[in-house]
Amino acid sequence: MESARREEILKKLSDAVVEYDEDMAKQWAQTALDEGVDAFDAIMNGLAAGMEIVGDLYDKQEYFVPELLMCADALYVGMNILRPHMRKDTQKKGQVVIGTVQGDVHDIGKNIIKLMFDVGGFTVHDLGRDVPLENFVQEQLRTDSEIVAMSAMMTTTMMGMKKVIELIKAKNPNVAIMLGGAPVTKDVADLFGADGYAESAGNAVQEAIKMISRLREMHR
Ligand code: B12
Repeated sequence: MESARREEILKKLSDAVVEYDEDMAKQWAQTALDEGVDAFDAIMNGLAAGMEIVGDLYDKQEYFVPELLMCADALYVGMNILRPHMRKDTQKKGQVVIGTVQGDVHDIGKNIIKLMFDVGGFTVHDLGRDVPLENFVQEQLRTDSEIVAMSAMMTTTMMGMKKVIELIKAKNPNVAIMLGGAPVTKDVADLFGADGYAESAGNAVQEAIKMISRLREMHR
């Protein structure tokens, strides 16, 4: 595909999120598919890029919570159209429990990471958002998942992750725990005792696979 056209389609997807225009998101997600733009490219560099601009508008107090919610709706409309068209790895890699921690309702990033695990060949147990900390522990035990992935978007809610890590590691040190979300850095993840961290969706699954093999090495 011609790169100028790709850029144009990505820009329209981004604009649709910024302008919280669901019809536009729907139309341009379909155009992306019809014209052969890679679905993940369209999600990350179109829709999610738009959400970044929305974040700046919020910082500048041009947008407030109601706008953010409508932008998120537009993003989800586009994402739901694109999602089924992502190439899926059929080789089964393992199971992951995922959720956004207690007190935190931001779930866009979490849902993109979920999508990456899903197309990456993992069975995903999604607890949703604002998840009571104890539920991560219970769901891991119930499903015997090798990975628990947590998202937090606020410096306050981020602290809950440390608690979950302690609870899980006390019961089962073999579980690999991965953290992410805007306020979370590699240093925070290390400090909290997590096994893995990824800044964005691009390398999350690769990092998860590395994390599992590191843990297996350690316990051998
Ligand atoms: C959209 C949004 C909302 C929406 C959320 C809608 C939804 N369904 O998610 C709504 C309107 C609900 C909202 C509410 C609030 N929000 Co808000 N919100 C945002 C905003 C603008 C964008 C977040 C987003 O979706 N980004 C796009 C996605 C794709 O990026 P991402 O989430 O970072 O995810 C990527 C990576 O972080 C990573 N990742 C994420 N999770 C995980 C997990 C794992 C395991 C891994 C490996 C990777 C990973 O991969 C993702 C994909 O690449 C941010 C601003 C910002 N710059 O982040 C503020 C922001 C997060 N919100 C903020 C605040 C303060 C609030 C409110 C308190 C506002 C209020 N006064 O009511 C409430 C809190 C509600 C609550 N209790 O949770 C602050 C947090 C400040 C802080 N550091 O603590 C921010 C940073 C804005 C700001 N600059 O002040 N918000």
